[in-house]
Amino acid sequence: MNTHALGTIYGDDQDVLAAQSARYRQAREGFLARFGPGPVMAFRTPGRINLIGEHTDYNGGFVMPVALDKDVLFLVRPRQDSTVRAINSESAFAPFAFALSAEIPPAPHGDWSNYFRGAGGEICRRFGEQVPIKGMDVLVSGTAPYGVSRGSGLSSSTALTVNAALALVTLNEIPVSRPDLAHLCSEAEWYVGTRGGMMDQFSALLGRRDHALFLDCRPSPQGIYALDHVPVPDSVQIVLLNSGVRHENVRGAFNQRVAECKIGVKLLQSGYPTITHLRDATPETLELSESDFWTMLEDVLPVRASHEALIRRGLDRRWLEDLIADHRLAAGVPFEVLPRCRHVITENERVLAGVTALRAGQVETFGHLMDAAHISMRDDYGASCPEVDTLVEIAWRQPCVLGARITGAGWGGGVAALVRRGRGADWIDDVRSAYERTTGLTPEIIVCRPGDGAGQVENLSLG
Ligand code: NG1
Repeated sequence: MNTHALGTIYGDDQDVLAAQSARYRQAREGFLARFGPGPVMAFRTPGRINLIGEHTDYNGGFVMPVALDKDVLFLVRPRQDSTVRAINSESAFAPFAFALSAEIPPAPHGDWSNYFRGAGGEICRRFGEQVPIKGMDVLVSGTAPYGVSRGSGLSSSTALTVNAALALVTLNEIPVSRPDLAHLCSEAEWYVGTRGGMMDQFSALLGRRDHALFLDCRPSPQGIYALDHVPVPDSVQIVLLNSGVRHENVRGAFNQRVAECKIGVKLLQSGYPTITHLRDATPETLELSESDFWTMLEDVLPVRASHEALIRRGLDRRWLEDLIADHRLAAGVPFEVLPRCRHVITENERVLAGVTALRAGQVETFGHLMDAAHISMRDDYGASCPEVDTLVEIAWRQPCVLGARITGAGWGGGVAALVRRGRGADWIDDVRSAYERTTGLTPEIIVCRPGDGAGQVENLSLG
């Protein structure tokens, strides 16, 4: 194995490189054992931690994730027909095969092949009329500590989707820019039923080593996304504390929030027709003083309202019913409009303040913004859970922790902590034992390094 090629991706720590080399070798052996001898290509897509900007992406707002040095690795061989066959180095994920087409039938909910099906279907719809899309044989390797394992809060679903899409466009020689591919992949993930945004896919494809990605999730009228790479100061480390809690039916709660934000926009539009996304609701854009702005929001947006109460407030019945059907919402759940919108509006402000702070190296300020973002996710967006709140509070007590917050969609998963570098590792043991004592759960704690976006790993001599 050519460790030089791996060094350009994973850095120069010899222990890490030896482990990565063993990981690639094992993957190659697994691939050859299942699919037979012949040339093999490698693709990798990193996981991500979102530093700040949660649930803002699908509201046309701002986010600041970092791509990581942990990734999902595919070994791939092109096929001449349209079949995609995949195996996983983890036995929990059953092998599968399906034929690429514009309308690929989904596997049952929760089946990992759906990420490949979503990516494959989207590529066939966009490009399949110009060229017949050929399939591939794939071995997937994503086991911790170097992989992005499922439920670790690092967005393994996006890593799978993006890697599948990247492999397919590369093998089929389809020219597509990274932002276009990121956008395509974000729509591909709707296939699994979550109405999410595009943060994870942009981070996976456009991340840069030692940088965070500041992304404006509303494209220009020409479809261009504004983004910038902001250096993460050397004085800090980003650490993922995985709570070990994974809630079922997150999709329902997630889509409920998406719908609540859309209801907020619809209600605001009656007074302010220029608002198309919550990101437009600011004192500046509406030319209101700060206090008049918040008074107006409290007048227009209900804290909690039933379906019928929203219609009495002027929402069109048909529009609301379509929204409920489109987002597959459970019947009878009231809509908590004001707190959800308040989270998104204040979170956008925090991201903008966070970019300024990080650029200026003001890591303490950034840490405070992360703490405030957690409180907003917990209290206004209702997207935390008791175990994660406990873990965040334990992290806040550590003197070296500058800030900590729930990261990703929520309702379990991971906590992102910004930690002053060089203060030793004792705090990790303290966090682990305090969390174990309080909850009986063992957290997975991963020190992360911002890494590069997805790509083909070349010059590996994998044949
Ligand atoms: P995760 O944590 O990967 O489920 C989801 C959405 C993001 C974003 C965040 C909340 C997908 C694939 N990802 O992330 O777009 O909305 O929640 O900030 O839907």
